Amino acid sequence: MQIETIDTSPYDDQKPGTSGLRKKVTTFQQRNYLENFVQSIFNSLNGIEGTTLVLGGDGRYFNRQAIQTIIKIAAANGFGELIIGQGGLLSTPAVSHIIRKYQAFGGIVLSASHNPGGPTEDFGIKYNVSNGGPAPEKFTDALFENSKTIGEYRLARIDDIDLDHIGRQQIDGLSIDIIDPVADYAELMAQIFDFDLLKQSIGSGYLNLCFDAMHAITGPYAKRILEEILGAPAGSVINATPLEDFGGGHPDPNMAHAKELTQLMFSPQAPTFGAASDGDGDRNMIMGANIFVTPSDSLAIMAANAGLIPAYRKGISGVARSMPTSQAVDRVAKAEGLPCFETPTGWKYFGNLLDDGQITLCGEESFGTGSDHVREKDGLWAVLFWLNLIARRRQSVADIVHEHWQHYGRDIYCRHDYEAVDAAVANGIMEHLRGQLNGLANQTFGDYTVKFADEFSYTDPVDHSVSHNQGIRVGFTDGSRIVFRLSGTGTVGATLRIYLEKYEPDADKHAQDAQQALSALIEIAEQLCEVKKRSGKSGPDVMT
Ligand code: VG1
Ligand code: CO
Repeated sequence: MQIETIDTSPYDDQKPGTSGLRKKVTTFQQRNYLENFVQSIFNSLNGIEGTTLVLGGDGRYFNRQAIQTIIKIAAANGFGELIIGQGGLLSTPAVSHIIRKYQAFGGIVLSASHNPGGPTEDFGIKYNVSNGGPAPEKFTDALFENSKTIGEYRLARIDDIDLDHIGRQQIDGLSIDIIDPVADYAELMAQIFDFDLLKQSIGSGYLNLCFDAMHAITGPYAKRILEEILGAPAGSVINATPLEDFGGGHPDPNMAHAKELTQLMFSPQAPTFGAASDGDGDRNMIMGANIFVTPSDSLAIMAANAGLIPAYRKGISGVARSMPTSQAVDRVAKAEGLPCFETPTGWKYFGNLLDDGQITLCGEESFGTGSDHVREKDGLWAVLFWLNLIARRRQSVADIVHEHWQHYGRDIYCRHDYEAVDAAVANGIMEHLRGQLNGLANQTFGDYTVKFADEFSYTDPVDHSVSHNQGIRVGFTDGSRIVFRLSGTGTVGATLRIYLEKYEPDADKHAQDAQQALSALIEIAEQLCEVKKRSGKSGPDVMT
């Protein structure tokens, strides 16, 4: 294999965010931009000679081209084996599983997740380590440092690889394996859930469903598992063909973006169960006939019912949630005597707790739930969990949720996003909030009295690494909270996220509309952060 060393100059903006490097496709198309970043990943690793790398993406525009480049750089950097999903496709949870199953050194996921795709939209790249999870902060920091000083990269002079035919080929010392992207993942799901019960419940017509793949990666996974293996009628999976531009939409599973599904679920034709997933397959939205389950509630309900699922029958060791996620799961943990951890936003912070066996289930308010079966959040896993739960309890989604609230109380929750805010304005808002932190405790706003106000820092209980500046929290004496943070996944300006939650123990008040129930907190949030005043926006761009 002929290997060339090519001179390059560094870019100064290759700092990975909450989940890898995300930029416009046009940014990635700049001379050596992708090459620099990939070589910087490899420069930050030790001992890759002869090891295995997993490679795949969500199929968005630039996926195929980027994979060919990465293959050549990986070959030149000494990997012994590349495992690549057919067509260059692999969902994020599937990459995580394949890294673990084949004991790979790591993996590269090409995705900008829920961000739109296409020639003028977003692309992304993320490195996962040998436990299958996103690289920890100390790795992404080192990678960023390397990217600022890189002077050359290595490239193997080999032809483009045929990505479309399953099979193994050998190029000198390098073996390239094109695999079925779904098979290993489907096999894992069959080990976790009661597939016989699901086949029965679906086959008998007790359980009918609609899954919206949003023209993204879960199309082939959902078709195989839900329709072919579990027997859901053809057409149960909608928007099932992955498209390079996701059909022009945001592949983001919430009621704002999964419109077709949402309309169906709130119509007289609604099936028992509805769900959607995002661009790279790690997020999920859970719905039932006439009900939307907030991701925070979904996590709490999973924790409370884990014993009904074969893989968790023997019990779970603990739970974790990201800081802005509602405290619903904390109540379950308390009742069950389970450890409960509060981590910063981003799946990488769950990795150590999962590896160490301190938690089994974890989740984020941003439509992410998962368990120790992989080291990423997992959209279809969450869907199968709920289907298994419905089949076991033989109750509707609404009944399961309402019973849960009756037992534990309801954590009324919503998130308001102000998108594409000028970066200076957004930083000004955060500074303004920081400036108020010291004086907030004991202040009263209408019915609410501030109990604490701080900027969240996290010390990892396993490796004791500390992560600072992870969002501003304002807690009230009745347990309500407002959290402010800036997104780390956007590509245009800044996105301010405001997370609002209020605990309602009284079952007679559980049917309230969340926006209404939270209206006083929404006002207080504006009073504190002045986002409308400072950005000139009249309200949030997205509410979830
Ligand atoms: C968002 C979510 C966060 C999630 C991250 C990656 O990050 O809030 O909870 O882990 O996206 O999800 P941020 O920094 O924009 O708030 V995904 O599906 O993009 O891999
Ligand atoms: Co995602």
